[in-house]
Amino acid sequence: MADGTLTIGTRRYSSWSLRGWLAVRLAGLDVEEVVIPLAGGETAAVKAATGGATVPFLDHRGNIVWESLAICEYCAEFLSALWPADPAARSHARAISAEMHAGFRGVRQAMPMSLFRRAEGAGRTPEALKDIARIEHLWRTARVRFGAGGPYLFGADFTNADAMFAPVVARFLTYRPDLAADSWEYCEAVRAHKLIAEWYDLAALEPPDWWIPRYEAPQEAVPAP
Ligand SMILES: N[C@@H](CCC(=O)N[C@@H](CS)C(=O)NCC(=O)O)C(=O)O
Repeated sequence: MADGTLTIGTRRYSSWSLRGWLAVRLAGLDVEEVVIPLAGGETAAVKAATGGATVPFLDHRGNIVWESLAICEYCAEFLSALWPADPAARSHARAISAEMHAGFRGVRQAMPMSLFRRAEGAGRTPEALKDIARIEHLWRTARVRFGAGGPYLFGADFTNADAMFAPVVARFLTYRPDLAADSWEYCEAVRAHKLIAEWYDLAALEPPDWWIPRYEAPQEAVPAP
């Protein structure tokens, strides 16, 4: 019998679920996955399953954890390598993860995660472009200072920081904003990770009646303002 459940939302759209799911899978927690089709706003089934909270929602051995960043922290109790070992790198990883958790509303609003949408060049609002510049700066700084040993933000290990930014990578792969070569290299490395590949594969199997038309509608490219 599993040690509990991880409740998540529709994989093709639920960016927060992807973060929590990655941490749980990387830590190897033995939980049953429950996927709730999202309604694209308030989802009654989410509220019912989480007691009024949101997904991802973890119940592990009776420990109830919600909020993706708290789930990442919980998972690091079981796999300390989810944060870098070096204190300077670890505090940096926590800082950029917290910034991701708290912000980047411009990207989140203009470029909602939709894994298979045709939307190359869309969503280039001034707010999104400002966020993208900041995200590229965060990625570059982490990679230059701490990432020499591998393709991820802090080197060879895919850490909680990579999990927190994975949905941003998914957005960039859908909306294809203008990014520097090193940012695209990082995006490709994340996309090639076996858990990200698994997430996309499972998302592709979700039934069409789970699709939300406004997140699937193809979007035209817009010139950068
Ligand atoms: N800050 C939360 C955000 C979670 C969130 O907003 N999740 C969305 C789905 S991606 C949700 O549950 N929305 C409410 C609903 O669909 O009822 C976290 O980090 O986990």
